[in-house]
Amino acid sequence: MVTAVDMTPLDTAAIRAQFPILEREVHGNPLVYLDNAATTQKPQAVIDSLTSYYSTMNANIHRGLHTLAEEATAAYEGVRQQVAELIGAASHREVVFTRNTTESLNLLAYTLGARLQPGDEIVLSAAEHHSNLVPWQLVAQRTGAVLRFIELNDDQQIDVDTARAAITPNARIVSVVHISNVLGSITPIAEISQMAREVGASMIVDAAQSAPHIAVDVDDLGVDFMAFSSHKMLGPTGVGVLWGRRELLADLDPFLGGGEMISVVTREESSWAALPHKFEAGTPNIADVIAFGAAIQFLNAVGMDAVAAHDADLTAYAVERMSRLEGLDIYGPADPSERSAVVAFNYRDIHSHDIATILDRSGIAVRAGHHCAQPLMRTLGVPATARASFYLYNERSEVDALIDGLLEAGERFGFDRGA
Ligand code: C6P
Repeated sequence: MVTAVDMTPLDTAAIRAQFPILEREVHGNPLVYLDNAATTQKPQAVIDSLTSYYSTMNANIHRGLHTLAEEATAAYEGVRQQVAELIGAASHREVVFTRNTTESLNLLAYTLGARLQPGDEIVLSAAEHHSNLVPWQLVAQRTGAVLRFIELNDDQQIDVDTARAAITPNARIVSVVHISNVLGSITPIAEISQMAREVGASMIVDAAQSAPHIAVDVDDLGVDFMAFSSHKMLGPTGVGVLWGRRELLADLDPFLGGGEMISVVTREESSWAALPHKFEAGTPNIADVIAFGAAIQFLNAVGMDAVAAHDADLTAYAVERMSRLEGLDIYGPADPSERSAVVAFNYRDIHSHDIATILDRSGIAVRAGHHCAQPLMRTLGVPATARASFYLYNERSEVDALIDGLLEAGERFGFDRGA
């Protein structure tokens, strides 16, 4: 019996009606989109925003004095303010637009990393996505800094004790994932930030999977820098956010040089524009940033707490149903209330690529592979997993379709459906 209580306050039918892609069929079946940790679908409002921008406003920003340029600049800068409010930033000047989470983290690795000395420690975790690992490996190779890792506890979570064991007085940077894209586990960021502060290290959080799913407030988390992507929260691809405390961002050297990020340029040298423009060299992704604003408006209208409650309900339901399938292993915390909207799993000894391919024949989209977290796969002792991930438009009936699809996959590999 399913015990997860349906306390979802969301009218998913009304929400789904705003996502045109959810009407399509795949291989003759209704699309069941359970790959939201990779990227989310876009509501009509976001699609309309893109069309409207190019139809009515297109111009380069910050440069022109004509009406279109002024309108485009105001729309673009308005989204910066929306982002600042979404994450509780003290000022819109603390919000830098990048291409994605990966670029935001590389910006930090390049600028903060340049200050490291041999023997300084960069503390990451065993659950990092490659985008919060590879940039720091490059920094370590360049500077002689040392990587240290917060290990998972027995419940496959990063906890306060495993963090304390990894953060020594030599730590200069602590950069940790908030919600793992494989385990769904939620890292105790506020406690880890406190540890980083005690040893004088900069604290960075990779919020790629948390900003879309739970309310994140940079002050509550106590972090110095945060990175996330628009495309995982209903917005377009090609837009990322780097948030940083104003005085810390002001103290960093630029990442890329060129137009927009300068104040005065002579043949010999340049001085930098004020924040955040110092970090936005060249023409930015204007249309997509503006459409990201429509995505934030959509999420605000639903309410991040309602999104989080819906995700939690669906995840608990999925974990409950999946854990009753014989031969199915779920990774991540045992208690579903301790995970976000991600369920990575292996079923029988069927390769996750086969699972994903068979599910796709029924119109069900899941991801399979190492999820850009190869060291974590090694820690878990598996080459790959399948992964279902949910968002505000998903429904319990889609979890039921997943279960049916898995049983069918089992049958194809010779397992008894009733087993
Ligand atoms: N994870 C997934 O399917 P970008 O690609 O730069 O927007 O986001 C990178 C990233 C960083 N951190 C975490 C925790 C992430 O999950 C991701 C993206 C996708 O799991 C694509 S690999």
